[in-house]
Amino acid sequence: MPDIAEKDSEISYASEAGRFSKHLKQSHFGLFHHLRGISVVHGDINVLTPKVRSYVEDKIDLCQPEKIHICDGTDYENSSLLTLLQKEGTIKALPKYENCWLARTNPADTARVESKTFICTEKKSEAIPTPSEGVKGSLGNWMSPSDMNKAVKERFTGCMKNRTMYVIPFSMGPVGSPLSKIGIQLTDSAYVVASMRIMTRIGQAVTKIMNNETEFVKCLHSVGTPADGKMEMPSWPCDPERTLILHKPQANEIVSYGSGYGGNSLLGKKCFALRIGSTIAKREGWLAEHMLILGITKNGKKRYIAAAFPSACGKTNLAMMTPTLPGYKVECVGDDIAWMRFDENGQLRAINPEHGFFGVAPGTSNSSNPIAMSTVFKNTIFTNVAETSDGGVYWEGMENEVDESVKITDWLGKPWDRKTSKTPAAHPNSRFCTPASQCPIIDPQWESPEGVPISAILFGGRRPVGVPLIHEAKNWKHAVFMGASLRSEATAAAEHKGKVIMHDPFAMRPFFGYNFGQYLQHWLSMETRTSNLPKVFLVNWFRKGGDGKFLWPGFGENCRVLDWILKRLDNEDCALKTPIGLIPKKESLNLEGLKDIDIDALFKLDAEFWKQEINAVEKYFEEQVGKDLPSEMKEQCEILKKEIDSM
Ligand code: GTP
Ligand code: SPV
Ligand code: MN
Repeated sequence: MPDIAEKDSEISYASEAGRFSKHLKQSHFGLFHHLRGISVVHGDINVLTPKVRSYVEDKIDLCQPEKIHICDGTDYENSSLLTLLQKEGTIKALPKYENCWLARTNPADTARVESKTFICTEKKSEAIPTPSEGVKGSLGNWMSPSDMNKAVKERFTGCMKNRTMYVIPFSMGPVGSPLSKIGIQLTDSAYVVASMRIMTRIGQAVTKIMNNETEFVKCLHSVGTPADGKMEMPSWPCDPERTLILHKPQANEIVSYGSGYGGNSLLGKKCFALRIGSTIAKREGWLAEHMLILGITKNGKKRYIAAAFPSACGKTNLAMMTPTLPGYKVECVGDDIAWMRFDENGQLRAINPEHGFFGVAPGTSNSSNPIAMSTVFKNTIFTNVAETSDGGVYWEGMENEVDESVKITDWLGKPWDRKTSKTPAAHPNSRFCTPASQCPIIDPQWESPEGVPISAILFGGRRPVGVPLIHEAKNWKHAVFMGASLRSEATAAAEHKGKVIMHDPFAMRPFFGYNFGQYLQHWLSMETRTSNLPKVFLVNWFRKGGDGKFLWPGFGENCRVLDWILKRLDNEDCALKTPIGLIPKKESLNLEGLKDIDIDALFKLDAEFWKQEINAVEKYFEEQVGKDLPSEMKEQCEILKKEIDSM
């Protein structure tokens, strides 16, 4: 048993009397290498507080693993797990880079499954709004606690037979920050452990600061075994037929079965930081949001901006952008999730609860996101990207980065040819899992325990028609309406098919942990918490022209839009009132050096489109949120309709 861990646990538990100190003493004599009779093959059980230990013991009884491994987060542990994963064929080394790995999943397990994700509360109305008669709700799924217990029992009883149960203590947010929260994930996937080690802070650093008063979110995960026992791809065990991702906010508990991929299995991310997180945030008076956080410096003055875009709509890219305009610097605090609260001075402050990036690979290139490209080629796990004959990776968008003579194997392991293959080389939701600390523009304050001050909030999505490049909210109620009425084209990040425009309020539709109507009320209440609300904007990089091409070059050029936002934060008189909000006055958006921009098309406001848009939003509110809708939202619809009528 490692010396250090033992010393640390003695320090942190010095105040714990009785039962606990007895454990410590006994461990010196080499006892307690077992939990519930199961051997602990790695790690020190004494680092677990009695509460954690009793949670682990409960789940051992349920899952019946062969061995227990308590994660310490060390390099030694990590390299032994990677060796094991290689032996099992789950990952292979990518010798072109330093400590990089490629995982191929079962093709039936490649994205989040929203239809199998549930919030479990006593009353249905706590979890989701009540849709009107005959309408299927689309703001989350509810399950009763008794159905949850039944589903868990069916799936988890004995599910870890012949497998190792890994116990991962992890912190969402800098360890010890007053804004951070702790979780304990139990999983039977070494791939998940290796990924959680990148995405969160795990192991000794976390157990060191825990005592028996420390609250933690309980996260149980198994990749599962199909009911007939047949594992289609032993290197990627999963049970897609019976996959279920369950959340019990009242008990701070997550239970996920059947999938090893992304948000389904890295439980710190969407399950904890957003679904459970939003319920904790509601109780404690703060916000857990699907937002990137970036710092932008212009003429020596630095501001921080948070931005909510739906999955696969550009958060990672904006968070790491390389501004094309001279004199600007963008730095990255986080690319996916923000935990935000007003401090005692009424200043909104945000932390990134994560420790890594789980970013979309396709579309990432030295021209679109050179910062991501200089982040991901060391210490990274790639999943479902294509592989090159020289031991590297390939995906759509890397055409200019890989020599034509190099042979490519697609994400399914089949030979793939640039000219003749009709399917993509990489899965559209293939991803890199990479340490945030490696990002060359990681913000110096990214781990600041008090968080960074937020001056502006952006909403955005993929809107090929009608929605201008940028507009600003008129006031806070309108800002909340903007978030609530967010819509975007479906992407590959979940199971939705085709290019339909979906409602995705606050880019949180798949991630609400409680009734969306109450969530809106919570956002509206921010107005009473401070006199210093951030300004709110809606951006759309994805408007298309008649030729079907994007009207806006996007990526690094988006700094021009951020520049206009900064002017607004400085109260510059550069905005023009329109019925839908404020847009840039002529010439106030810096287009210097850009050629062939159809600025009129980018900002054209079509009365007919906006009438339909507001009608669609109003219908959505009525049908989906019904009596849970705050009256302010209905009022915003009325105001907008009137203004649009006068267009
Ligand atoms: P999640 O990790 O799923 O939450 O996604 P995300 O919001 O971080 O999206 P990401 O930045 O990974 O971008 C997803 C896709 O959108 C990639 O293929 C990008 O190349 C593309 N994209 C991002 N920004 C822009 C932009 O400004 N313009 C255009 N045209 N495409 C963009
Ligand atoms: C998203 O879908 O918004 C993601 C990817 O960030 S996942 O971790 O799979 O949720
Ligand atoms: Mn995301």
